[in-house]
Amino acid sequence: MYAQMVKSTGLGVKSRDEMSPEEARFQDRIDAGDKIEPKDWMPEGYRATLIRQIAQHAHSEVVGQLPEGNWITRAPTLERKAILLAKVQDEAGHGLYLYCAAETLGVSRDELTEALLSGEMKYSSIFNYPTLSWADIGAVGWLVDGAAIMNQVPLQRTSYGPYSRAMIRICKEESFHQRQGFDIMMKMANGTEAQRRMAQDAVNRFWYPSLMMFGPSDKDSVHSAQSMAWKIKINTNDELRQKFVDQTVPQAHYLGLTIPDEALAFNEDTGHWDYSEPDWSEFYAVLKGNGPCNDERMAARKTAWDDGQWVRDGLLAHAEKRAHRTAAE
Ligand code: BYC
Repeated sequence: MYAQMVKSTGLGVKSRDEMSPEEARFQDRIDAGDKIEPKDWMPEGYRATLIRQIAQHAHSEVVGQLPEGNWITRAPTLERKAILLAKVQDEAGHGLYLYCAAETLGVSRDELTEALLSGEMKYSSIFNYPTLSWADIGAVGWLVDGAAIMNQVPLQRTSYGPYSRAMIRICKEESFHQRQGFDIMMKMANGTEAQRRMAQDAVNRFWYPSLMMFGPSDKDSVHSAQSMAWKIKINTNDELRQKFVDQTVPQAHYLGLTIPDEALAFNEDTGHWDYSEPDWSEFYAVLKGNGPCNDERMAARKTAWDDGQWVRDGLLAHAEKRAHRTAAE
């Protein structure tokens, strides 16, 4: 459906000469920094690209609750449990804002959920990795939410109004998430030898999957050129990945932890950290459904959807009853 419709946009960005008058006027608005609102005219490719990206993001927020929810009952103190509960609830809220933003483009939340469950739509690769220890919850907050913020702060300036407004609210909450993760890492890294080892092990397992969150390298990114021309995306995948590495390496040093990359080195000429690329064959395998937890995550979402059927049926029956009552008055 929508995911397939937008594949073609990867084929190239239209030049001015190739644009219809409506498309040229639309591009002028984008270039002038206007926000596009739901009732405005927009090219079908713009609409489809937004639906794909916003829904993929919404699905990621919802699926992202699963690896963290796994630790709510096992958080080491009551305070940590309350903080983690609040964070996981925030993720559900982020999913809802984003589904609402996608709905303004003419697609229903039910359709989007069905597209996720049929495998037609994706969610972030990162959530197909397991959270094996309490330190993983620290690493998820520090690295995964850290990567998410790096990607999402520029999206506050995205050209589609409802998406931009949803991102402003989400980013405020994400920065709390990142800090709670770093706080856990500080405790673990400065704790007993066993705790320090757990913290290092978590970094070893989450480093490359976090780098993969930014998407394939620019040369392999199908959608970046068109999405940037439409200002749906503000930066390329590699630009954001580099910013994330530059921000995170000093934080790892502060924690006394090692980034699992022997080639990592500060480059005096560029002013950036040189790093090794993730194993992209692993990334594509995870996208195809072959990551460590893909089946488990999809099964959990399917059960939640099936278990909620009676609620949706009840709400529909109630709405129909009210409509009949109003019609009879
Ligand atoms: N995972 O042409 P490209 C979070 C797909 S979690 C899965 O570069 P694009 C959170 C891509 O969809 C973060 N798939 O694509 C944190 C495309 O396939 P299709 C969620 C990926 O869209 C903590 C193909 O690869 N954030 O917030 O221009 C707790 C080619 O890629 C991934 C967002 O979604 C991936 N990592 O750029 C809870 C942010 N990367 O669709 C939640 C919004 C790429 O053609 N999204 N693909 O079949 C974006 O900024 C962009 O969509 C991306 C990819 C940078 C992710």
